[in-house]
Amino acid sequence: MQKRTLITALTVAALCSHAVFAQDNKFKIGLILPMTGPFASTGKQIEAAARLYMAQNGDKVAGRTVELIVKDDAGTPDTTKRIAQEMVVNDKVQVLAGFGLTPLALATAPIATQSKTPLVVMAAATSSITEASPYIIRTSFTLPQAAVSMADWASKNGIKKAVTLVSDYGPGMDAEKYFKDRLLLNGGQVPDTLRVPMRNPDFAPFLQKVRDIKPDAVFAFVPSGAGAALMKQFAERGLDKAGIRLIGTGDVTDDDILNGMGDVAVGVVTTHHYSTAHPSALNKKFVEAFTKANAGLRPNFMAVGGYDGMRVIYEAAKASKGVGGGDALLAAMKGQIFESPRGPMFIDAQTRDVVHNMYIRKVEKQNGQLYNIEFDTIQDVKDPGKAK
Ligand code: VNL
Repeated sequence: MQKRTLITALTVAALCSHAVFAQDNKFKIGLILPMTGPFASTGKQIEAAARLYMAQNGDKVAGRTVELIVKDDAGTPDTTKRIAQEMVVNDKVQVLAGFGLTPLALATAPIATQSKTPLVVMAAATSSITEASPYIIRTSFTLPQAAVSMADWASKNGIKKAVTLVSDYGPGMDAEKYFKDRLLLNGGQVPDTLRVPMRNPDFAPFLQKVRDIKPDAVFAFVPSGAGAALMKQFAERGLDKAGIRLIGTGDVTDDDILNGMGDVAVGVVTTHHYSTAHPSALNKKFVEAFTKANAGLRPNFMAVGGYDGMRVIYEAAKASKGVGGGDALLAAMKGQIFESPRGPMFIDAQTRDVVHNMYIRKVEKQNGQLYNIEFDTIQDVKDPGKAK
């Protein structure tokens, strides 16, 4: 009886390992994105970019077929976490990716740690995210990178007094703190720091407050998709006429919606890691292919985070040759250095965070279309949030 039980157990084990082996022939990427709700444009951009990367680079890595499993979390942290758990346990994905918003990445970090599954953050940008799990790698950007660069530009360009206006959650807190600290360090003043609700924001009362204070500029951060409403209310409240400049991170003049903002956006200066108009041969090819594959849609900074994230995953799978599991994959993601459509980019092995150029850009009309035109570059910017 004892012996039979043992044999049965061994048979079951053999069958299981066979099943695992069969599954292992696929390399599965679990892509979790907001495909519905107020941040659906982020999901749409990243999914389109991931599919473009696969169309251009094939679906075979290290002798395995890549399978992209895309699921909608509607921007709700509990849902992101549940989907990630199901993907790890049931689908046996090798990598988790996506993460359209900071709370979604933070909620899922423990799943990555417990299951030793690399988690590639393609969108969310609060500095501390990479510290939430040693399995997190980021290919988007960080708000401190953009905010410090903006404060330095402002100080050199006659902006002494600025009010901050940010979305009231992780990335907004980072934008506010790093802009303010740097402007003060440069000898400037920040008479007020305003925080607007993340969901369904009404900017009007906050902009009225800015008008009353009459600073040289208002420095803004809102997540991708929300910039048009801010721009509209900025003009309606007559802040431009009152001589108050609008500056911000590139999230505000998001390429996805910039064209619809109209002439009020012309002249707005922002700092960011990616512009559709980035003048490199690689980016021209990327924009052309993306636009063609997506009925004229412009790729924005979310798309580039998704595209580069796929690059990091593919190259890690190739380098680790499909052996060694999550730890080997993670090790092969660290230290990758390559040319992205954004420009040169590097995954710092120590912090697992992205190091790249910050560009100072101004909205200009070219051939009847609005673009963020880069006119200055700060090279190889590490996340200032990591220097604590
Ligand atoms: C975040 C940061 C989201 C920047 C964004 O758009 C963005 C985030 C959805 O970390 O939540 O533009």
